[in-house]
Amino acid sequence: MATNAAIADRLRAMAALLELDGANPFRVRAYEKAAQFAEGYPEELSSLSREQLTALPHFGPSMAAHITEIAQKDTFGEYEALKKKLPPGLVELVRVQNLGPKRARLLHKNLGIDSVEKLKAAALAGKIRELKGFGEKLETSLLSGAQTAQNASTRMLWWEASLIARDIISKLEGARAGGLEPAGSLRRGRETVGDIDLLCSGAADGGIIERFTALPDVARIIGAGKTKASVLLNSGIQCDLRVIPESSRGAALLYFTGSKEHNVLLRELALSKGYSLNEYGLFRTQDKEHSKPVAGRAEEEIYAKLGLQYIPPELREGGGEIDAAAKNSLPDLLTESDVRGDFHSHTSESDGADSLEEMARAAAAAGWEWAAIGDHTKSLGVAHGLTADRALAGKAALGRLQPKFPHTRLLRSMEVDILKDGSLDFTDEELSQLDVAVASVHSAFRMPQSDMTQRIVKAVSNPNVDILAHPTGGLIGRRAGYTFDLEKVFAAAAANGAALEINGQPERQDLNPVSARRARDMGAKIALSTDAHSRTQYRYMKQAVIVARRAWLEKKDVLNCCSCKELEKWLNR
Ligand code: DGT
Ligand code: CA
Ligand code: CA
Ligand code: ZN
Repeated sequence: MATNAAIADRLRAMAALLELDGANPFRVRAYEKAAQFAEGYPEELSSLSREQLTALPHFGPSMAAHITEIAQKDTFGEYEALKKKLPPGLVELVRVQNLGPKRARLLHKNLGIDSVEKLKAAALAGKIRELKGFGEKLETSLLSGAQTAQNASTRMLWWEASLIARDIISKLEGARAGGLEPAGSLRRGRETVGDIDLLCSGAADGGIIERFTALPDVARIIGAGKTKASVLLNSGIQCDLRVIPESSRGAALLYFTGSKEHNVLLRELALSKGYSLNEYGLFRTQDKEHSKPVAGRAEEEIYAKLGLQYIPPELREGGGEIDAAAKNSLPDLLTESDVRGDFHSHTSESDGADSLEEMARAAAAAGWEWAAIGDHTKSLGVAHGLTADRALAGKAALGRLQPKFPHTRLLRSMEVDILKDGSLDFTDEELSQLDVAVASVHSAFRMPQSDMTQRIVKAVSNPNVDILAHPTGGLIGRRAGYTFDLEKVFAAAAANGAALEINGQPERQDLNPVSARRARDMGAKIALSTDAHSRTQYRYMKQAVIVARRAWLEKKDVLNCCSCKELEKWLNR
């Protein structure tokens, strides 16, 4: 059984192979769209029949056949055949920033580069700059891209890890097991997860360890004892399971949730108050060994005994949360149910998978009070960006659709390209006719830092710009993003009333928590976006909320908590 994320990965790998092979772009795109749809689909695709699959958009008969094959074998015949035909290692190369299939093919032909390792070596040796069309600047950026790609391969995106964990928990809870819950970085919502930590409270004799190590998802058992086991899953991530007594559930959860930094500070505080804290409970230091803990069953109890407010897992990073909890001044973090709408999504008019109406229907189904639906603008040719005329035709179309969705106010947003000089892809007159103007950088990433700063400052200073989308342009584990002076941009955004986006796409999560917190402290508003490229990706709001919580944000900081009326007021600021 392959997860949807695994299916999407495989389809995307096929798209990359086809591109390397110089296949018809429409074929490449069909795989990319199918992958995009698969990864956001809310149910397990592996459990659907061939007929059910073909009834879904983006899956023709052959795509459906591939998916059933992936579900059983983790791969499919056509993919394996093409892979055999191409030099090995080339696919891996395509993941390096600035190295598309075309350049990868050139590097392979001229320098025999067929792995990230070899790419790094060739760049270090200064061989790449000598190739026609490459040069020293590109060589340097390929070197750092190779480094990023190598670092990334050992950690998994939070979203993917959380789906895998949920799947494992549901399989294990099918039988009679005590409450299973995630701990570690997964519970804290860290952007990537090194390994999945699961805790099971209850009796160890439930056979939970045996059932865990016997799961079909397990590729290899690293170690297994009476109360804990570590396995490597087929998806390539390690998963640790610990069985703990009900009476120390809170203490164990606290200990294994971490972070290490938080735990260290908490234990110091405990000691200073005459306690010692470990994974079994909170004990009075003066009591002799084997005495009963003063707290241990619930995390809340332990924090309370230490004179602290309960600290949500997302804040447990040693970033001042313990001091704040001691002063009773922790933020009242926003939750997913506080979110009333989304600002930024795409339709099949540009590079999304679904039509305007389908996106509107999905927004209504998400229960949102409002949704701004948009697309890319014209200068982003690769994404089939829209002219202003077409953008406004979309606004009129939303107006016609509105009566069908009485509970969700439909707004027209556009993700307007910020051009090289900081001007925008639409004129001020055109921008002012949109309901929401979301601006972002998609080109000329490698300009000098001061120029990039000026470019973005100019864009957010345009009174028609509402939101700066994915402000740094980074992709987790794939590219570092462009460099500019964040502080100057935050200051300009705050001064001009533009909001900064937290993008919910699992590989973006940009702004990151530290930057988002800083932006808020400097007086800027924060906007959460799904940047949905298919109707199923509205689920990514959950990811954006987690980042916002890790940024210590409250309802008042986040525009998505506005009612229609409040939003209108802000848009007319
Ligand atoms: P990861 O897996 O790299 O994404 O990050 P974590 O935080 O999940 O780290 P992991 O899996 O090594 O350990 C899970 C938690 O267990 C960690 O957050 C805190 C706790 N822990 C593990 N080792 C130690 C340790 O040596 N000292 C302390 N105080 N806590 C530890
Ligand atoms: Ca972990
Ligand atoms: Ca672990
Ligand atoms: Zn974008």
